[in-house]
Amino acid sequence: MTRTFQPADPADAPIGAAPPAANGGAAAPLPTYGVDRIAAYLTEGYWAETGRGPRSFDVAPGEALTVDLSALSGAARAVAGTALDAWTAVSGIGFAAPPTGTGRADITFAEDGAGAHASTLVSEGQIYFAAVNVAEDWSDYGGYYLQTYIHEIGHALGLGHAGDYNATADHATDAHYANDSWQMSVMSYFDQDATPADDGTRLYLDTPQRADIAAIHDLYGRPAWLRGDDTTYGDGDSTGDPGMDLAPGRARTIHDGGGRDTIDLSARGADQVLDLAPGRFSDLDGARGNLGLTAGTVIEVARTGPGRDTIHGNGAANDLSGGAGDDTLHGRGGDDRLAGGPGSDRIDGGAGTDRAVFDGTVAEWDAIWDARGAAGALGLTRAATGETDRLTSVEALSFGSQELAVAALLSELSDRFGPIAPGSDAVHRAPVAALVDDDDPLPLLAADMAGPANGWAVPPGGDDRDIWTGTDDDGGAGLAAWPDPAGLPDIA
Ligand SMILES: [Ca+2]
Ligand SMILES: [Ca+2]
Ligand SMILES: [Zn+2]
Repeated sequence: MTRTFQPADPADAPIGAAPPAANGGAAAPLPTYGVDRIAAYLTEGYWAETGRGPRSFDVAPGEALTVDLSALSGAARAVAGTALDAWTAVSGIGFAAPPTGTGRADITFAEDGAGAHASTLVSEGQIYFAAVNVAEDWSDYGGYYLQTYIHEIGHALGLGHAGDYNATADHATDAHYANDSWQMSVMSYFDQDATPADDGTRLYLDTPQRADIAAIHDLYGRPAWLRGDDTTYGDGDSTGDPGMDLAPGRARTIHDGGGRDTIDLSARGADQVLDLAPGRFSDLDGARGNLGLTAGTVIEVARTGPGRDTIHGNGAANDLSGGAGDDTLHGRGGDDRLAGGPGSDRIDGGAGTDRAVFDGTVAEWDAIWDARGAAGALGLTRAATGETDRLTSVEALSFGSQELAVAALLSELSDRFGPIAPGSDAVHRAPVAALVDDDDPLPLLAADMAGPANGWAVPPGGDDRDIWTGTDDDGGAGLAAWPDPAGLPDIA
């Protein structure tokens, strides 16, 4: 058996300090790679293109590699420890000091060499030892210092670069695919600004990114128990792992194995755009694309603050709260609970049996019934404030402990004001409580949320047009031309 000592990365350049030139060339457009293809490049493609084979340690999630940090200063040791924690959080592989008296650690760290680089001793695909050096003066690079440690540990664990480059690279000439970027991989040489295919704000990374996480799972397995409990991210972070407080000014990716999980941004004033669909990026705290979710991550609960926020749910039963401000909540699939909070909100339940939750009592709210156009639209306005929530694909309304079926409310409105007819210009307003207290009172919603399974599938007038089902994102005609409720006659 022959063993060769192969420098994985002889001279990673300080790309954070000297970003590559912008793409100014006129080359043919590059393809966009999916996460799995980038991951395959990290584990195999890079090594093949540089004449080497794939490699990994003989270790499994739940086990630990030994690390020797004794050559590092205290500050470097802390940053290296944070970077190791970031890898443990997504791989389940621990890192521990070797027992005294034993031989060389699996990964040895140094900072007395120039630059940043990693080497691995590989035989027949197995890594026996790895060495990481991040020069001490890289601490001058601010947030890039941690990102560099995450990158070099990625090499130590068996990952190559995100393209066939080393030491220096230019996206225009060296990238294999348009989205070769820090947004997808900490093993990329290209920051978010250097990458035309992603619109992310240039920010340093606190974690391995989506392709890195897929790659490390390809090499070592993907344990379902990673953050498998009920986890909170953002304010009140329950993990203590690097980046999971979602602090402004950094970028990161969440990987979560299960449980009922929460992203809490309710104490922050920025206008948040939070997309909980697995595999999507969100725009947090005024930056773009600075939160990624892996394909296996399902976040159920999200809360935003006083800004003008947009929260998109996922296929799970989401509980979304916009806080103050004029927010847009989009439940997507699953039986969702959507609380717009103060402000005039857009509430779109999407598929499933969804409940819109209102502040105050039912006596404080009027129903707005917009019969203009072929598609009807329902809204609720709070008489004291004039705040109006526009509802699409919502099946139930909740006021404190009182719940109403939207189908019954629509039926009541239809009885009073007539069915929706194309070309009608009618907009009606009536206190919800008056509808409830009518001679033919609205039934309170049964505990099982009985009602149409999807959309407002109760056609007033009895025809079969799907007039109550709004579109998912931009609303129907009735929503687009919403009236000022203050100008409507109170006819109830
Ligand atoms: Ca979890
Ligand atoms: Ca808000
Ligand atoms: Zn490298």
